[in-house]
Amino acid sequence: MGPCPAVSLFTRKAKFLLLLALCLCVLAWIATLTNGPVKTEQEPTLPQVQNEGKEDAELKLEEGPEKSSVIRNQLDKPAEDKEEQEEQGTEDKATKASCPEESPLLRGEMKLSFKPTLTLGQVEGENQAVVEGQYEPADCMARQSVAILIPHRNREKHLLYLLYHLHPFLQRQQIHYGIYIIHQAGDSTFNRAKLLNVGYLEALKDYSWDCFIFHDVDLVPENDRNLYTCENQPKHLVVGRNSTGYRLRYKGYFGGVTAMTKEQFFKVNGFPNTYWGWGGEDDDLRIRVQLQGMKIVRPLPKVARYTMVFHKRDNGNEVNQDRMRLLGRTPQMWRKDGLNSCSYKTLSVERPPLYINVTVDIGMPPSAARVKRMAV
Ligand code: UD2
Ligand code: MN
Repeated sequence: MGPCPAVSLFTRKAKFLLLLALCLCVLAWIATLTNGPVKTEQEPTLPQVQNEGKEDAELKLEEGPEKSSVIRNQLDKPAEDKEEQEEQGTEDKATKASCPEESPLLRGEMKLSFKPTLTLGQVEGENQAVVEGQYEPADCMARQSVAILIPHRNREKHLLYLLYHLHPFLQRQQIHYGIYIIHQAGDSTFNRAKLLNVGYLEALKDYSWDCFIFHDVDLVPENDRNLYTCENQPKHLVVGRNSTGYRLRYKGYFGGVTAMTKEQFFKVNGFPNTYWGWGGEDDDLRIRVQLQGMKIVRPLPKVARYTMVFHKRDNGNEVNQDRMRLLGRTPQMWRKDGLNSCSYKTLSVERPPLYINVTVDIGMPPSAARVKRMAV
């Protein structure tokens, strides 16, 4: 005898519903695979990084390599290197414990010295554990790997003073670090922000640094509790300096020395490349950070203190008269003016004991390029 019709109708319905639920599950699973992680609409992604550069013809160097391939190499390479680094890392981890959260080597406020007779040989002699500009603690695993990026031209003495103080300062903080000097070749107008973009891209060719410190050459930290590491928000490390009575220059001030993770800096598309001469570029970075909903953090004022070595305005770094106009356009420009449009030509990378020296041709302001073209 067959089952009762009501029961058979019920099981058929149940089977149908079960099948329907299964199909929905499979569809939902496929959808999660194809969508990947959720991204905000404004975030520059790798494909955009490769494409958008083409729009910015003005900044292309005449003899520069193809932008798309340069940037692809620069952003892809770290991923390859990372595997090697991670392998190395797991070996190290097996033998070394993580460094303590607070380094026992910190001394707090330090008396700084700026001896006119100081030489590079002396600084090298005092920092023998630094190899080709890099250092890591011998007996524990550093908590962060940090690249210090210093834009530079014609400031040799300032660089010497900074290296003299910064190496032992960073070593007391038990950080794995590398110091990069990004040296602008030639005598066209200085461009601090573009040099810092170059530094970021070039440093990532060496190692997948967690954190980047964008550092003026003439600012020497006075207190080693001012940590050169990154937080979950961008950090501004110069609350005060000698020449401004150790007070924040103005609300929102983001110049001098700042710390951002690799991801934070990538998310804001780096600095603008289009600020030639003095001023504005630090405010532009602040606006980029704010547009991404990030919030700037600062250490305590008694810790975030610097001495700025005295200097006058340099030749070739005249005030950028266009800076206020550019700042007004940041919300429209940040996506296409930044890391993804930074074209340059690396002339050399040298690795003397205490730093990595990247000499770079970053071109010239569009107005100067026009004059040059007319003269030819
Ligand atoms: C302020 C900011 C700085 C930047 C600048 C405007 C502070 C402490 N610093 O510095 O971060 O926003 O205003 O652009 O507020 N440089 C050279 N050679 C040159 C010119 C500049 O190496 O010929 C480098 C060097 O690293 C220097 C930095 O650029 O420290 C900033 O230039 P500055 O020191 O002349 O400007 P300053 O002190 O007003
Ligand atoms: Mn300065």
